[in-house]
Amino acid sequence: MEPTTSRAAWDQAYARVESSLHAAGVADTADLPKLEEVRVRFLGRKGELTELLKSLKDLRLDDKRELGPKAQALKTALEAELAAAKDRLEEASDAQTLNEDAVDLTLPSLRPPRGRLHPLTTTLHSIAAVFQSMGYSWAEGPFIEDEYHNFSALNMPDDHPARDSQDTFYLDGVNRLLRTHTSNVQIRTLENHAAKGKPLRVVCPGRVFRHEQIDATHSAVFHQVEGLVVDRGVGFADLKGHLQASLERLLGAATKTRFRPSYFPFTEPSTEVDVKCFFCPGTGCPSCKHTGWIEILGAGVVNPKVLSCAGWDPEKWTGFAFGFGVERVAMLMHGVRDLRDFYTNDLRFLRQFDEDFV
Ligand code: 2NL
Repeated sequence: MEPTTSRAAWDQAYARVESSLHAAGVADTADLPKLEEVRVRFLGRKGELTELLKSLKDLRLDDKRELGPKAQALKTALEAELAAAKDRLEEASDAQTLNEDAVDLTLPSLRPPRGRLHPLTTTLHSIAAVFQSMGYSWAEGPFIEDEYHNFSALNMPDDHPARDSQDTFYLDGVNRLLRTHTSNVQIRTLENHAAKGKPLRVVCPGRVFRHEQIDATHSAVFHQVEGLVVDRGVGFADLKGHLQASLERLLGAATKTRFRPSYFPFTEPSTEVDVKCFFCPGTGCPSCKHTGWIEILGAGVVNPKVLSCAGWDPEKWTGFAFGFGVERVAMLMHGVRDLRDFYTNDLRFLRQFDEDFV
């Protein structure tokens, strides 16, 4: 077969490939995709060097013998260069990955977000804890109650205004209601312990329900901590002593108190207890309604009718009782002006209480 390519043309083609290889600068290629482009450009099916090798077949036999190895050497050299560059780039990319994905095990860990008790819960616990430290035990009872344990046993007559459905949530049918105070628990505790003939000290913390118009100081669902002591010969002086001591523990040793006469059907005598306003120096401010005093709880000597109703002989036993409104104490202790802030679960509000959580 006649040669179709002249030696001179082939030499020129070889020189072109060699110089474009030189220009491509395989050894300095910046990344693996570019290196692959270079490989395809020269060694791909239609690559420049591939074409040069293919064109050998069109040379004369003696030229083929001479130039074949020369072209092959160029290919071998390029392949070696590509392999070296590939090794170098892969090593660099591995090093970069190791560097970027490195985990520094000596760094302090990220603190997972942590919940905390609600400020009403901590307030309820604080009140109850003071009395628990004074020998009171903790008792809980049903939210759904009958009229007897919520009203009648507390000397609240059938026509008492608190029984009105304007004030109390009644459930379907008859004789079921949502308890309006935690006194139902004290009545049930009295009933259960009547036969034992032993003194009683108990706190009854919990949720209570009233059919209220909701505003900044009223909620239909709120919390109480009630307390009850029954013993031989305890009276109003003991009540004053327990309350003075507990308020000093709760609000500070300097707490000044004032016992005003009041009325509850279940206690006689009854009192409402005020503490000296801790927002102003006694001169009057909005928190104490300009009186210098803040009402903190209601209390009294247990009405003998309540004791006998629950199976205790009022000739032998006397008692005193008291009731805190938890929301009211929490608002005073934390300077909260709107009760509804406790229930809307706005984290900006709740996070204010984070630092007093230990
Ligand atoms: C208030 C007033 C009070 C009681 C609760 C009580 C319970 C029994 C017998 C007698 Cl079983 N009394 N509880 C007594 C006086 C006051 O609470 O204003 N609480 C927020």
